[in-house]
Amino acid sequence: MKISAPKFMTDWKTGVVTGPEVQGVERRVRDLDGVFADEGAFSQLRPDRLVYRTACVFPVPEGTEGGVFWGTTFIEPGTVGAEYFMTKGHFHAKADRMESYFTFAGTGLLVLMDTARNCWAEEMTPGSTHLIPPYTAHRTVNTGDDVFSFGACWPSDAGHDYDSIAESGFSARAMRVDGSPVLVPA
Ligand code: PAN
Ligand code: ZN
Repeated sequence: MKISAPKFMTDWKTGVVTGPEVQGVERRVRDLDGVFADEGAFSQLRPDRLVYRTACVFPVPEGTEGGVFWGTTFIEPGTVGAEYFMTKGHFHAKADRMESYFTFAGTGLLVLMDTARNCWAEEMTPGSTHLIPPYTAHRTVNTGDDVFSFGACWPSDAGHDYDSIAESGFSARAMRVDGSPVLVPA
């Protein structure tokens, strides 16, 4: 029987994923209007400045029941006023679908919010492993001075509901206070 080389490789130090058809999105300042609290500070940033990007493997079409997706998110270091660079965040469109996150490099926070808008956060450091519960919005925040990267594995039928977050946001924000991250009520 044939033994073949792996199709994809994940560099466990950096999170870089290589292989056929690795695809991702880039989120620059111009894509994140309304996400950060300090609009004045936001308007001072270069619109094309990179905030985060992903490198993902989608082995089955989006929406397929029973499949999984795999990918890394890289968040640049930076702040908008006192608020750390972060992802848009979302509930899953099929809100009961869970997800796992695991940190490769840098330091950050996983900010979670349930459907009653209770918000909490877990520290993310290399090796930290996180299981996002069902019905829980999730957003990641780079609280360090270097690129923060983490992997994710999620069901291919989960989908993304960005609209609820665009409309109502999270009930707390990760801010730098005296040099350290604090979760502040929004
Ligand atoms: C992740 C996220 C990724 C980017 O793969 O999609 O970190 O964050 P936003 O999607 O909120 O912009 C995931 O949670 N997938 O379900
Ligand atoms: Zn998700």
